[in-house]
This record gives sequence, C-alpha cells and structure tokens, in this order.
Amino acid sequence: MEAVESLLATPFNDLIWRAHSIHRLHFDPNGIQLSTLLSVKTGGCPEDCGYCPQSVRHPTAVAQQSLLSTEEVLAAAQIAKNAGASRFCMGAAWRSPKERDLDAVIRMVEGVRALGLETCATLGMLKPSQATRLKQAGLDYYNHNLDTAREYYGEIIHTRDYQDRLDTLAAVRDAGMHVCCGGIVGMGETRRVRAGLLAELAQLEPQPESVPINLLVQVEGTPLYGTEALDPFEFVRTIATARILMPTSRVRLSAGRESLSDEMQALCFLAGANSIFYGERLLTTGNPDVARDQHLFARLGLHAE
Ligand code: SAM
Ligand code: DTB
Ligand code: SF4
Repeated sequence: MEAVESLLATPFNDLIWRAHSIHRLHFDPNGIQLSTLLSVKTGGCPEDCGYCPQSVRHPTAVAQQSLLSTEEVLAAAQIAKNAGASRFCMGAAWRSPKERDLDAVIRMVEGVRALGLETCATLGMLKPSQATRLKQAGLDYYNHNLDTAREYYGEIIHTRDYQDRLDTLAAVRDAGMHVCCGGIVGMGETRRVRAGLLAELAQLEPQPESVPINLLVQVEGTPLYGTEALDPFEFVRTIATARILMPTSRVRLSAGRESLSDEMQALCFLAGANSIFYGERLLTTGNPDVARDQHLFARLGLHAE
C-alpha cells in the first residue's frame, strides 16, 4: 500500500509517461470501448451507500421505478447499439436480486445479446447459484465495485461490509464471468485511501477485466453532497496508477465526466483510460451526450473499439 501511495505521489509528468508507456504495450492507444448504462430498476434501495441517490434512506429527488419490461430494455439497447456502443450494462437498485427478479433479468440479458451487444449487469450481491444462472444466460460481465479502501468502507456504507463485496466477486469469478470492479474517488478520502482501493483492486486474482473509476457525482440529499471537490489532477493520477497496477485491464473513465473538462478527459485517456460510459444518462444522473463525445473523439483522433 505504501508503494501504491508513492506511485500516486510521483511527479505528474513521470507518472503519466509511465502509465502511457505501459498502456501502449497492451492496447491500441487510440481505441476506446463504449458501454451504455440503463437503470432497469430505480430507487428505493435498502442499502445506505453515502454517495448514492437511490438509497431509500436519503431524501433525494430520484423517482422510484419498478423493474422495466424486457421490451423497454431492448428498445434502449437498440438505441445504444445504433449510437455505437459495444456493451450494454443493466443496473438495478437492489441489495441482492430475488429469484423472480433474476428470471426477468435473464430474459433481458438474452434479448440484449441477441442484438449483438456484450452484456453487463449490476444487481447487488449474488449467491454462487445466481451467478451461475446469469453466466448460463450469457451474461458477459458483472459489475460489483469495491468502491473504496477497506479502512474507509465503514465511513460510507453501514448496511454491508467489505467481505460481502469480495464474496460476490468470488462468486462471479467462479461462475466464469468477466469481472467489472472499480470504485469512487472524491468522497473526501485521503490519497492513502485511494491507494488502498487501487491496491485492493490490483490484488484480485485474476485482476478485473474492467475497472471503472468513478468521480463522485454529488447529488443533493445524499450524505456526501457538499464534499470538497477532488483536484482533477488527482483524478488523473488515480487513472494512471490504475493503469500501471492493472496493465491489461480496461480502465473506464466512469461517472463524473460532466464535471471534467474535455482537456481533463484527454489527460485521462493519455494516462490509460480506454473505456467510457456512453449516452446522456448514467443510472439516475447526467452524462455527456453522444454528439459531444463524438466531437471529442474526432478532436482527439480516438475511435470506438
Ligand atoms: N445496487 C448495486 C450495487 O451497489 O452494487 C448496483 C448499482 S450501484 C448504483 C453501482 C455503482 O454505482 C456503485 O457501486 C457505485 O460505485 C456507483 N455509484 C453510485 N452512485 C454514485 C455517485 N453518486 N457517483 C459516482 N458513482 C456512483
Ligand atoms: C460504475 O462503476 N458506475 C456506474 C455503473 N458502474 C453501474 C454507475 C454510476 C452511477 C452514478 C450515479 C447515478 O447516475 O445514479
Ligand atoms: Fe443501493 Fe447500489 Fe445505490 Fe448502494 S449503490 S444504495 S446498493 S443502488
């Protein structure tokens, strides 16, 4: 962990150069993978994650929405595909899915796959048998974030613990799915905590194929609303360090792009980010629209892969 902390603290130019050099060894430096998100069940979540607008315990403006129909999900997936996304990620505000919920999600996964998209879901904690069912249905990726360092977890979430997250990640891995696992920065944590998160992610064996690095989207009514904003350069450092520690993982520049300038996003790509969430909504909050991202890609000579 000290080693990761000193990596994060490396002079900026040295850090970016090192991260970018590693990036070029393993990836097309101008290719970016595009994932589109859809909230298939919104709000009313029993968990108390301090960052999340969907917790029933936080007085936010999010309107609850029960599980969407397969037809609604497939219509959104088709739009995402037409816009150029390669992966479609379905998110549900559950602590863990009930068996009946899982039956419905499985129908969605099968339909999205039939459109020719990669599939991803994030549904909360899974039992091994549930992970196996999802894998059999053709789910390519399961997203389940560690979110922060072990030592800081209890400051942010009180309704589950770190081991719960690791158990679900093990179930996903054992079922043979690809793992998408990352975290959030800008939650008032220290650099040491960011180092702890990255060290924990890099220790997973094998390392996650996909690592979303989210910059906290501050939503009114959540406990973390009003947290002092993170220095954007520190965000870029986090991306660069993730790239160095997990050289063959896709590092995704995830939530929070609306608060980053185009120039800062370009620095993130230089530092090794090679995936984004694409489409004007994340789950309940905004994201740059497709035309704006297309324009940024054209300005930077990036292409979707
Ligand atoms: N309920 C499931 C769970 O927690 O695993 C899946 C959905 S949950 C919304 C997925 C992830 O979104 C969280 O793990 C967190 O990393 C991210 N997230 C939620 N609210 C966020 C916010 N305000 N800013 C940045 N990331 C956020
Ligand atoms: C991830 O790491 N970030 C995404 C996705 N996985 C599911 C979610 C971001 C949510 C941002 C807040 C919102 O839109 O509700
Ligand atoms: Fe629920 Fe997931 Fe939000 Fe936590 S992050 S409150 S588990 S939807």
